[in-house]
Amino acid sequence: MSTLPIASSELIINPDGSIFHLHLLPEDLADTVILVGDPGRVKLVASFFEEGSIRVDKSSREFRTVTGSYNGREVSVISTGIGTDNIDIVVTELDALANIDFKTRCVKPVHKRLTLLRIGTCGAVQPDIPLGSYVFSEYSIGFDGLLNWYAGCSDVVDIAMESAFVEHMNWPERLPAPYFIKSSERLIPLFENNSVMGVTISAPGFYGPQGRSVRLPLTFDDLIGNLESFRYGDRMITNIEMESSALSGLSALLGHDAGTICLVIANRYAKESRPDYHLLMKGLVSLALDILTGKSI
Ligand code: R1P
Ligand code: URA
Repeated sequence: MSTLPIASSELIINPDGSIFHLHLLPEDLADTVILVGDPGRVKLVASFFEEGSIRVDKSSREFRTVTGSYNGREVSVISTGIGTDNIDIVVTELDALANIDFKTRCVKPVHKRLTLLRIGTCGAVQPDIPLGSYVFSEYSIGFDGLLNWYAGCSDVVDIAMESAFVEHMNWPERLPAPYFIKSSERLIPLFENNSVMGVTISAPGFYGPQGRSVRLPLTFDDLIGNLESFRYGDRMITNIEMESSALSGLSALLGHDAGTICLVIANRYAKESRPDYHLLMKGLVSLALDILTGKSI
């Protein structure tokens, strides 16, 4: 790791000392961070925080951050907006807040490991995963290509699973290479008894890249059918969302513990959806906060 200062063009710090997009100061961030796509979900998570414990509430673009306490532990919740391009910004800036000295612009000598849990919504691709289920992404498959931009990505991805998938899908050359990445080994056991342990696609779009044809025909005639039928040992693809691959991938490269748990609001195989999911989300947030602030972590 370099000990040279990082140039102001490469790590932009605002005049008030905050990081460029998130507008947070290093001291604003807890070591345990919940990431949600929807800025409105930040309010829901923060509604669980202990009365009077909120010490940060800041917004910039789609990134809203609240830091408070739950079960006596500090937690930050941040909205990422939609997509892995935003995860590139959020995870890089969270890591900088934790591991760069903003005065010297140098990497701190002692690494701080963050716990990053995404709480999202997703569509299921297997017929037996009902609406309202919780799916924890043991593995994520990035259709987005983001991780391939970082050196060392082939050290953290599962190349054998990736090759089997590329062959099964007859993966077109014009699409970015899909990458398989595992969630943190520390987080997986915490969610094993309360959710479906799954393999999650992160797609770079909600429509075409998830096999939804509204008016345009698609590259894959039957993306969902092809995903549903993929098997790798006893693993199968369970669900689709839009951020978990980059979250787990960048966190593995940067030395953080990350994972994603999603509420199923559509079943793509059964062709059902649940747009009124907000009450169900409350249950998932409560479970995740209990787990993250429990004694086991
Ligand atoms: C698409 O509707 C959005 O919902 C899912 C997808 O990953 C994407 O961000 O997650 P969130 O509910 O966390 O936004
Ligand atoms: N979020 C997604 O990205 N896809 C779905 O089908 C539902 C929620």
